[in-house]
Amino acid sequence: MTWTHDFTSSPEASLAGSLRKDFYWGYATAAAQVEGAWNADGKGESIWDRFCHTPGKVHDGSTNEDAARSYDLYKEDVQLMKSYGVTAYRFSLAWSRIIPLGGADDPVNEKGVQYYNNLIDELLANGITPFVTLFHWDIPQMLEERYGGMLNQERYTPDFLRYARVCFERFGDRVKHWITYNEPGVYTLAGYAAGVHAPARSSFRERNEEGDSSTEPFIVGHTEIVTHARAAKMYREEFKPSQKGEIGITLHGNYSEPWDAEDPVHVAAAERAREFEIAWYADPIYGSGDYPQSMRDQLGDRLPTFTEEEKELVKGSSDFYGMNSYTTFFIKNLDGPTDINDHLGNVEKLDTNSKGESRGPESDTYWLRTAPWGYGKLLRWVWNRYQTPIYLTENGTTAKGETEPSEEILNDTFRIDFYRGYLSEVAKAVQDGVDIRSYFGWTFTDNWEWAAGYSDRFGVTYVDFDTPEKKRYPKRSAYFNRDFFNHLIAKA
Ligand code: PNW
Repeated sequence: MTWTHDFTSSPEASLAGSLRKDFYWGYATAAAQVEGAWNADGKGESIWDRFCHTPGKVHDGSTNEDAARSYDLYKEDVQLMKSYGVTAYRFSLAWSRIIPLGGADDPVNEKGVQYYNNLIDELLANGITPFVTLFHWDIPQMLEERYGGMLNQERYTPDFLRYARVCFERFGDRVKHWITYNEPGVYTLAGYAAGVHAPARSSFRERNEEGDSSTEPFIVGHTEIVTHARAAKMYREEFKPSQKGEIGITLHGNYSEPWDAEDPVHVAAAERAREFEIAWYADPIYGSGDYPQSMRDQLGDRLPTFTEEEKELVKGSSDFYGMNSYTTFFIKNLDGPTDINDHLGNVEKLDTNSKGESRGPESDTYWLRTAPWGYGKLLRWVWNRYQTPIYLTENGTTAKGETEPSEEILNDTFRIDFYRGYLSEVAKAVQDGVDIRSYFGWTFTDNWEWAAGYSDRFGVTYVDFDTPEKKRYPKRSAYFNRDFFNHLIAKA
């Protein structure tokens, strides 16, 4: 099946050539979601391996033992990506594949290093630029057991820095775009506040045996910010002079729109929600150099404080603003006392506003609705507040009814409409002066969507998970994006 798209007499005609000619575009993935080979060739156990082998944790009862088998099929995958016209690929390294036990004094697994060398070489040989994430949620299980992982900043720091050093040493001659952490905020909130992701800690005893949702997310977040900054400092001092790459962090953040834009109470609530979700991480790194006042006001001492040394280190520690965003919510102020476990800023997140308008059409994922209108606002909010070049590192959607790779289902018009809307917002924001330098769709193939298992299909490629071959079938959106980027990116 070949699908092509022409934009010359479309509503998007005026967006032609709006993106810089060296704009990077492609797809993003995460090791634990695509590689499979969960214990092959010396790989150690990660907290997600432990989580998915614990009954009751993953909605469809699945594990990521095989996932999309990209560990075995990487050559085929690179060819498929090439046929989609991408210029870059964002993937993450599995720490426990490289250092199976994780610690600063634990041995390096040469077979794991070899796999990533092969992948990087294959990408470069096919003209695809690698963007590499060090940490996409899969901390080695052993570090969790030894000292509680990121809850113990003192013990965790040398382990993370050694892991980062090994990666810079082994891959930095060819990798020029490094991301330390993927979405520290989702890692803390899902793993330590809600307890629905690994390492499965929260205050809710019906769900988790241990944890404290009112304190641990903020401790873990602090560890991530400070160790991101230490890794960036190490890279800049010891590797950048010869390797000449860049390093940054990727933050999540959906847009928060006031439930009633006419009412200052809800307008303030929406700004507070943006601060709790985004500025929590972004203000220390790109902005004021400290946590937002709204968070300090609500959380008091439960929010850690940066030492002077840490503040210096953290501010300016990211060369770019890595941004993952999927959707928009309406935000309503909550009256009355704040719940001790609140991490949203004492607000309610709603699907409709005070006029009864919907935030957008439903996907196949409960929190995600198509809302390009909010994406455009978010791009400007981030740019105005932080004035840092933006790398869009994830954006995409699931679609209802993707149950088999039939011709009809592979013609995924719902996902095409999503990309058409969101990418148009990217182009318009650039036309308005926002500095955006990359876009990575989430995601290349259907994969193992964490606690949702194989039920949520985000890929522009359908994967038949029922067969051992994990056969891939391109969806039409893959070709739509190829043609749309060809239209949007300047030629000269
Ligand atoms: C991201 N939210 O997580 C992750 O980086 C990916 O690994 C994941 O597969 C993808 O988005 C799709 O879920 C998020 O609730 C999880 O807003 C939840 C949210 C955002 C991002």
